[in-house]
Amino acid sequence: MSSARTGVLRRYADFLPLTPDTPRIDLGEGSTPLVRSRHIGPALGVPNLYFKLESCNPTGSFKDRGMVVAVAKALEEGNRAVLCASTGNTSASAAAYAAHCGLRAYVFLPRGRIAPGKLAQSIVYGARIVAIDGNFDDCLRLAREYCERHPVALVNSVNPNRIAGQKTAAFEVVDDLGDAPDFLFIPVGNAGNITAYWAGFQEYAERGLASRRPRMMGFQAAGAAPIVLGHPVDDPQTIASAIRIGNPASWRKAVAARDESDGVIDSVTDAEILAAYERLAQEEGIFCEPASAASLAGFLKRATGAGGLSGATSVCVITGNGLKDPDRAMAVSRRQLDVPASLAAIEAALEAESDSSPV
Ligand code: AN7
Repeated sequence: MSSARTGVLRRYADFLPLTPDTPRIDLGEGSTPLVRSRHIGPALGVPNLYFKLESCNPTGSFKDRGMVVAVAKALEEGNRAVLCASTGNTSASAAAYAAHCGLRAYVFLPRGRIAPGKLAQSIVYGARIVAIDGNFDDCLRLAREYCERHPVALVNSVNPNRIAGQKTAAFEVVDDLGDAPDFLFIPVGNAGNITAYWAGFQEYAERGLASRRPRMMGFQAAGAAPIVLGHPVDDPQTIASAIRIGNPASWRKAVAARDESDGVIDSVTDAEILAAYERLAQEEGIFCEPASAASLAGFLKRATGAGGLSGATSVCVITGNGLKDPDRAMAVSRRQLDVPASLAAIEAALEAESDSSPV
């Protein structure tokens, strides 16, 4: 194996739907860190808790793994443009890979519901932004209809090339741990990622590259939990805007992943998501966006309940970078000492708070 770091298309070529004509594009996606918990897991008596930092991908989310395949195949098939509906991360990724390849990108976004960092990405990568007066589910329906009438490749996760690329994250988890974990905790929105991880774990097991499969533990936000409720949610609500989705495209496949793996799809409240978001940053040094914290919130819910996770190996997927949602970050309560530019004033202010003093 070459020591040079390669993107997903080269690293996992044997597992992807590539032909000799598929352009081997590469923005440095994949090969993301698997970091062992130093505080949260041990504090709960779980020594083997890991975080898969998909936030380290080129556009700051897991979407890049599937997008590199979808855009490469769109190019191979002669398309000049790609289109997606998005809560923000898919659009950022589509815009970046389209720019990399000289394709046009059209992104259908729910107006006013995209975290500012994600919108900034689509703007700067040069996508044609269509801000729709509706929610994500409206955007996806309209994107599908638009692509039926116009020569544009749809690069949402209903495109099987997206799932094919995204499953490589499961391969990496097994490659790094030496086998599949016992539990895989993952946020669920449109349900493409849980579908892809399950496909990846199954494929590795079938090829003899893993001796077992994990239990898939998916978590929706309580105000946007159609799979948990068993029916679509017309007006989904959650601070985790990435997973504010009321009618997931891969619903059936997510349920299959849950049932085939003896897993669960459960919900976590916004309060649980925000508590996990702050703990991950303050106890592990990992800054994720709120939707990503649903995986840790789910882990905490199970680990503190009658879950029995202590002897198991668990992986929480950290799907997106915290910098994407600066508004949420700035809403975290903090102590800030406002002082004049004087060392004496700084010392006096810090010493007035015993726990802030460095000595
Ligand atoms: C950070 O970008 O649906 O269950 O349009 O951005 O595969 O949808 C994003 C989803 C989790 C949920 N974490 O994954 C979009 C979009 C983050 C996300 C999810 C998303 P899926």
